[in-house]
Amino acid sequence: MSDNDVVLKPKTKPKVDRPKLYKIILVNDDYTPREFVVMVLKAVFRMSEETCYRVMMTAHKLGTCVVMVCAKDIAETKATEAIDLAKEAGFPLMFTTEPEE
Ligand code: TYC
Repeated sequence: MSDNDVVLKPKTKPKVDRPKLYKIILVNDDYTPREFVVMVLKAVFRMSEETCYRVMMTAHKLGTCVVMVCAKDIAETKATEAIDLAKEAGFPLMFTTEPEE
């Protein structure tokens, strides 16, 4: 490249931004039985018994646990599905969703 060459810098950001990912968070409570939490995690998130137990115990001990990270619509659908299963059974089990940093 000679001294007279012009280097053009792109002025705009690339147009395709990656869609934001969302965390699905399991929230501890004092009333939902541990076995029920594990059953809901297995049914909705299709994880192994061992993983579900570990996630449940993490929320039980620390207050919350991230269950999975995924697209916003999937996060909201799964959280609603899990909350509805708990409501039907009369338990206050709660899941929340929030954007990943
Ligand atoms: N803390 C509940 C109990 O002792 C069990 C539990 C764990 C509930 C995790 C909710 O997200 C939860 N029965």
